[in-house]
Amino acid sequence: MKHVLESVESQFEMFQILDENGKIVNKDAVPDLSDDDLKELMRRMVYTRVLDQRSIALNRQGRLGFYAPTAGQEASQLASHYALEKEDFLLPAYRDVPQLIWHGLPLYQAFLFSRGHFHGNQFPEGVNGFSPQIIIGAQYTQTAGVALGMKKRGKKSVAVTYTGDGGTSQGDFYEGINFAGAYGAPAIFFVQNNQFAISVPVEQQTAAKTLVQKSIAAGIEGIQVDGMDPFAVYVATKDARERAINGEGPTLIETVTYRYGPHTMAGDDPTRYRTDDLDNEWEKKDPLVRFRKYLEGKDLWSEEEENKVIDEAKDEIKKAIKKADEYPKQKVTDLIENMHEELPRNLKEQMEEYKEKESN
Ligand SMILES: Cc1ncc(C[n+]2csc(CCOP(=O)(O)OP(=O)(O)O)c2C)c(N)n1
Ligand SMILES: [Mg+2]
Repeated sequence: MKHVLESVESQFEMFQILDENGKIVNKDAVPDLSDDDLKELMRRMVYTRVLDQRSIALNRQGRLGFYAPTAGQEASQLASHYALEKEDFLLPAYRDVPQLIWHGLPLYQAFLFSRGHFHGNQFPEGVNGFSPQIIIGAQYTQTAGVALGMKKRGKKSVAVTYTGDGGTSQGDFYEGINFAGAYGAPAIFFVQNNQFAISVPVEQQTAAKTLVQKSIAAGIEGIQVDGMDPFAVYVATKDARERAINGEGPTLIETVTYRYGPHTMAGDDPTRYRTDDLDNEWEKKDPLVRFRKYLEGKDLWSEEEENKVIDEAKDEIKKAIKKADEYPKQKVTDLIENMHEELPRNLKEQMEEYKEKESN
């Protein structure tokens, strides 16, 4: 028996195109991206790193609510999103706000989401996605459903979801990939393996050597990619999208990555469950560093260019937080109103009560 498992596990080799020194190690797989595309992808990663730093600071000042840090995961998040189209539907987890922003969610609304304000969940027309899912794994079953809906309507688009390494232990994870596989639904399932589920290391999460091998039981395609390599993530996503819209079914993509910060800003202390050595090892793999080196080698990036992006990001964040501050405060009646199309009797009573209180 054992040799069957070993032979399956050994077949999942991590896909890499750009190594940590910014050198191409897989020449045939380099994506056909224009210079402008390369610069835009770098810009988005730098911008998002700044957004992360500013969000952490704003949270500490009490100006943001829930926040899950993203630094380290930029290639996994943004190079995957770069391979998608506007009509694709995103079903993110709580750490995946950047993908929503680059899909069109205005920054001030992302800040309102962090504050628990309902307007943070009112996506503008044409921004195809759901609010970040807090229930681990739930977005996987929803994605299977959204993808099946697209297939039934004959749409040439995909449903794309993200969960973490810990998410693969949930029942919803298996149900989602199995259902999508059975119906040949055009879905892309990302597992961002950042090595920890809060404080639990991935080695304790599962006996499986890789997370991507879980695709086999569902009978769907799977690939493990270097999640710190923007090229590998982009190519794997583009490929999965192509196959999905050609009727070849869903794909599970494991991006091997790392979060530099704490799990969330709610108070976990990574020094209690991670060593400095491990942090240092992963910081050497940084997606921004390797992509910067690669682009500088092609004369496409400079310190000046990067500083421009940083200033631009800071300026836009400042304006967006001001806009979020100026947005009307959430009232209890807003909450009640947003819950139901038709109010049940008990809530009608409460509505009247709160309308009166709020008018005083
Ligand atoms: C169903 C469910 N169980 C438990 C939790 C509490 N919880 C929040 S985050 C988390 C860890 C998730 O880790 P992982 O899937 O690796 O994602 P990451 O935070 O690393 O991106 C847990 C257990 C939850 N939100 N939902
Ligand atoms: Mg994790």
